[in-house]
Amino acid sequence: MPNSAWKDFETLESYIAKEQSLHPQSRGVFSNLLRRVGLASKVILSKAQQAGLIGVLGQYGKVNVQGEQQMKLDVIANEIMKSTFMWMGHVFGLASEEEEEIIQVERRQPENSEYIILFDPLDGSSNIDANVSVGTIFSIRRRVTNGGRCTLEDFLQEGSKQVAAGYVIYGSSTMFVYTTGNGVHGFTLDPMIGEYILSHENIRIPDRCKCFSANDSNYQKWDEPTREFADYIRYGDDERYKKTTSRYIGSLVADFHRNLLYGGVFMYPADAKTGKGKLRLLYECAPLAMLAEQAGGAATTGRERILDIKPTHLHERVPFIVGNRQEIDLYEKMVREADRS
Ligand code: P6P
Repeated sequence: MPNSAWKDFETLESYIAKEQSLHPQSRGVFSNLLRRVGLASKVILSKAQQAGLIGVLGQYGKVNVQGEQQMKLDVIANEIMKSTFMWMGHVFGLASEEEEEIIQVERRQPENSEYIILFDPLDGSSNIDANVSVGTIFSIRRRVTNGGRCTLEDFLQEGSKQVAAGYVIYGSSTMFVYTTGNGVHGFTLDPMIGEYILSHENIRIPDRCKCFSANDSNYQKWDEPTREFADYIRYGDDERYKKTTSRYIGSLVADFHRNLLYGGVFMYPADAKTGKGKLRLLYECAPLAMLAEQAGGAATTGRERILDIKPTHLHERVPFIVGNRQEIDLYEKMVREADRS
């Protein structure tokens, strides 16, 4: 960060407070939730950074609800995220990629608790033993039921109902990136003072397709329009893609973050046989789709805007294509033409 940036540096705390002041009726509950995510991320970071030293690398020895081998850090990050919110009176319930069922937050005054929080505590953790960037993804929504305990109905809402979404990327530096619907803002952690400092205000996806990001080993499993789209970008003669390069880290937050800053398209499309994608709608695709749209981009299944999808179950997977609006429009056009033919 250039030294000149220090003359009027803004922390995550002060930025959230400033956003809150735009809503005079706000009680600060929502701001506090965002701050708590920031705190949880610092605790997760401290564990991830020591991983090789305190013996928390490697597999935990159990398979999670996703059918994936849990890494020790998955379990640790999940416990950190849960404990961060379990005592907060205004949190009604939680959902985690690592937990099969929704999590009740026992509190004294159910009537005061209005928010539900969904998260992937440590996305990309299968890469962590190789020191690849990983991330925490979160989504905040309002409850929709009035009972004393949260129900699935509170969670199975369209992504357009999110009141906030964001991620923390634990990479060469640690960044907290979030939106509350008023643009996308990035904060870089200064480890010397333990504060997130505003470093990327109002992020907009550059209007260029700098990177094409997909797991090419799945090419034969993609349907025809998806293969056509990939070939058009990578091998076509359209001037827009002359300088497009392939980049695939295999860690969703890292691939998304790069494209958010550089421009490009990431896709994890459906497997043509199962028709299913790999990535989870509620706590991976929907929060990243909100960020993409707030930064001037878009996110689709190919046939439906990600934020319009009404989930049918907690760990629902969807095809996920996200990035520059122009590339998303092109993909949807190719899918429509294939469906018509
Ligand atoms: P594949 C990591 O396991 C993850 O859930 C995402 O972070 C990433 O985008 C995707 O899976 C990678 O999947 O099949 O390419 O290894």
